[in-house]
Amino acid sequence: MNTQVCIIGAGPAGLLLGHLLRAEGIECVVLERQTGDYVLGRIRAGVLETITVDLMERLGLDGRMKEEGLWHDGFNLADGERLIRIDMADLVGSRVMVYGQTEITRDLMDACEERDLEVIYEAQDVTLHDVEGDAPYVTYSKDGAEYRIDCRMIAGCDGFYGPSRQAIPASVGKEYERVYPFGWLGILADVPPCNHELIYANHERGFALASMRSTTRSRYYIDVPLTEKIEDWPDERVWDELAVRLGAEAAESMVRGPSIEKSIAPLRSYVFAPMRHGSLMLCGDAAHIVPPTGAKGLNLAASDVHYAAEALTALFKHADNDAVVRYSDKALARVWKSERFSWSLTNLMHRFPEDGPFERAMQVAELDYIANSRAAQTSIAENYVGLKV
Ligand code: RFL
Ligand code: PHB
Repeated sequence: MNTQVCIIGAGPAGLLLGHLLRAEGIECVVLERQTGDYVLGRIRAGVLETITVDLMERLGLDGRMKEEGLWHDGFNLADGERLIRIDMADLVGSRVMVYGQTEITRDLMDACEERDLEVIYEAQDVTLHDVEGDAPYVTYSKDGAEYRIDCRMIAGCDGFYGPSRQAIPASVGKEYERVYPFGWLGILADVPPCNHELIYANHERGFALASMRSTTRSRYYIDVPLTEKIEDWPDERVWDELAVRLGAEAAESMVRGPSIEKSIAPLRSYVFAPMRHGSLMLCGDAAHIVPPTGAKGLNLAASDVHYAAEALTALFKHADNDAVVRYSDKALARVWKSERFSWSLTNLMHRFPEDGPFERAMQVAELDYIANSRAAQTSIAENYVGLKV
């Protein structure tokens, strides 16, 4: 098979990029290792920045999101019994959309046939070849047969564990990493949220987050040591812990119910640079990971894809390679700022095992500063709604 862009991975990054390229009349094929149902079964992001909403709007795929999604004007930081509201609408004149990654992925998947975006699911042993030159190719197998896709560019949208980043020689890439000493245990349940906006809580027993997917479906998280096993956390134990960490007011409004999903995700900050090597461009989790505090992961994938689509459009429609050459620097400038924000919010809202009274005093002082400073709140709001692309 011959195409202009071979996209590896049909997560949000790969599907969004595929649709943006097809909208420009650029040929592309998406290769995905899993089945579509498996991809939809991964419960991940819930909060969308303007860039992500705008991309869906530009594609004309925002119908269900605008109907079912929830606009949030603010969110809260809780420290003990104190609740600090960050009023994004008032502070920076913008807001975020609460709409699950599952839903956005479903909207993108559902539009593939009509928009002639080919996605090959259950593609095994996907391997990248000759990425350094102008004629790379990708091989894979499916149902026992071997296939080859010749292309001009490859977009590596295959997440943190995919083969794309590995195709860049270690001698040209640099890794930046911070691994955190805890993970987030998440629980999804068909119960109304305890609050109409998100609450990020820093309690002496640890971090908690009250989030949602709709007015009838809640998503909650607590941080747990990496040694914890999910079997040790029956639903009641999770609800009990949430009730303590989120504070009395939230606990009073919290409705308990059976979990429909429960899992533990490790926290990591990671950047791989450069994000392009020869004919291979990396987008999303393939190039970087942020801890979920701050809700940046999916949104960073969206901004990478925005830059990548711009660059590939210039290349294929105007024979202009400059934007492809500049892609890595442009994407990384935004990536590092989201890395900084996610890292700093993680440090502010979690109790680290190695921390002593001094580090805790710094957290209290910072939260107190935020509570009383419009400038500090504005900075948090500006980052939370998403920096300009
Ligand atoms: P994905 O979603 O991992 O998709 C990559 C796709 O590539 C496929 N793949 C392969 N395909 C072919 N061959 C191979 N060898 C392959 N290897 C892998 C995979 O099957 C998959 O389908 O990466 P992408 O598209 O870059 O999207 C990134 C986002 O998924 C991720 O950043 C977010 O989910 C992070 N995240 C959040 N982001 C936000 O913006 N807001 C949030 O509120 C938020 N909450 C979260 C999160 C991530 C979480 N977890 C579990 C990591 C909450 C959690 C708990
Ligand atoms: C979620 O709803 O899954 C969620 C919300 C905010 C975050 C992380 C995850 O910062």
